[in-house]
Amino acid sequence: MTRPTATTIAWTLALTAMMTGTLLAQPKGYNYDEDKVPQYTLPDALTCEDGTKVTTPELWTGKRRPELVKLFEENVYGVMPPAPIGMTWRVYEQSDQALGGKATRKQIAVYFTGYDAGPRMTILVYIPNKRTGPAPAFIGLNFQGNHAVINDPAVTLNTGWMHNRGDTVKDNRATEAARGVASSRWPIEMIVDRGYAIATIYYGDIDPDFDDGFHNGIHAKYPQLQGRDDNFTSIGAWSWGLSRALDVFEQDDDIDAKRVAVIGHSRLGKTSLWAGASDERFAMVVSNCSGCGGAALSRRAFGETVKRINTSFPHWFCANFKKYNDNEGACPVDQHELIALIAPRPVYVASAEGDQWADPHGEFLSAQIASRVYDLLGKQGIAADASWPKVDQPLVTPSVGYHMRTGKHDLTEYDWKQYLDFADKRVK
Ligand code: GTR
Repeated sequence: MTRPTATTIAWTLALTAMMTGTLLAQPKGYNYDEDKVPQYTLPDALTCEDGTKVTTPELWTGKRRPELVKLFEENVYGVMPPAPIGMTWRVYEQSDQALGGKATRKQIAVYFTGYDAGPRMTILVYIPNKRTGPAPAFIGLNFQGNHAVINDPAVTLNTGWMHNRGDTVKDNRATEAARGVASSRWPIEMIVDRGYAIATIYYGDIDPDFDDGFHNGIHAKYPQLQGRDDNFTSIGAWSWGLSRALDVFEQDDDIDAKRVAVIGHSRLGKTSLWAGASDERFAMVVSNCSGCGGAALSRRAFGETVKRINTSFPHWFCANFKKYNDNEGACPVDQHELIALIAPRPVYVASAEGDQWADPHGEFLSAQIASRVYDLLGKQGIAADASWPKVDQPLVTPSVGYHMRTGKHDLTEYDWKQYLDFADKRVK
């Protein structure tokens, strides 16, 4: 793996400090005033590039949907390689005594190219022991290593480059002290008690989150997908990794691969949306505080803008996306169409009141406008005349859920409770 330069590390640390909430929850110089949102016209999810109006589910599935996937690849997230032919995996640790005997823990090493020395990711999964068949599951990437989601000494301590969140992790390498530091975002026992398996992967296993010109992580294996305007990106790589986990689950008798909900927070919420949009095997999608480049409408330029995100994180999106810096209206898609790509599968979008940087209102509008596609497909989403729900009052329809929680940019137990309730009737 290429080591980051001192400048990239300094940048990562500064940006991380911003993200952790306290220092710069609302960077200055950006718009947080609804009255100052520019006038904009959104592209219509139900009108094809050639002007054809999408009036039937067949037209959506056969024509507009594939066209939109391609537009998102070309303009936003870049292309992804197909599933690698030689991929192998091995359950290298398993115990049915996890969580005091409630769960079976498995740690699965996935070798993307079939070689132990090649790029690999480790899936950590807890499966409820109380179940009658293969369990429905949630899967989400984590920011700080599998060892950080739970204080469980059996979980392998990740030795790779660590995203530094200002905690106990020094020199960007995890130590024993990092066990469980992210557990507030991963209420594993609660999820298992509710009858779901919960799977997670450290996102840095798939692609370390810094701009190294796409030489490390899985990108190293696909140089031919770089140097082009729709290049294979980091969000593309993380989403691709989630799909590879689904490939593994399809062969695992303990998990029902047809009932897997993909969840992600922040940049990993952008990732869960793109994973769910590009891989229709995901049964449900949850976007938690995903903001710009996630659920929020880019054209509103409220809080974080396309230019800002492309400048801070050039590796997240493809080269073409840079064309829309200060020029969002020129992009042939906007983010409501990303949510529409999840239809007819259930989707839940959540915001936090204190996370204005992510444009909560824009996240709601996206889910609401995408609901037109759900209607076309015979599913019920958020009504066109529904108003933006008040704080802590989830608006849940049969296929689209939304809430804005009190508090800051985070993934909390409150959020998880809403997702579990939503999944109960739709996935479980
Ligand atoms: C911020 C970025 C957001 C969000 C967040 C995160 O700095 O501006 O778009 O993705 O990082 O992932 O924590």
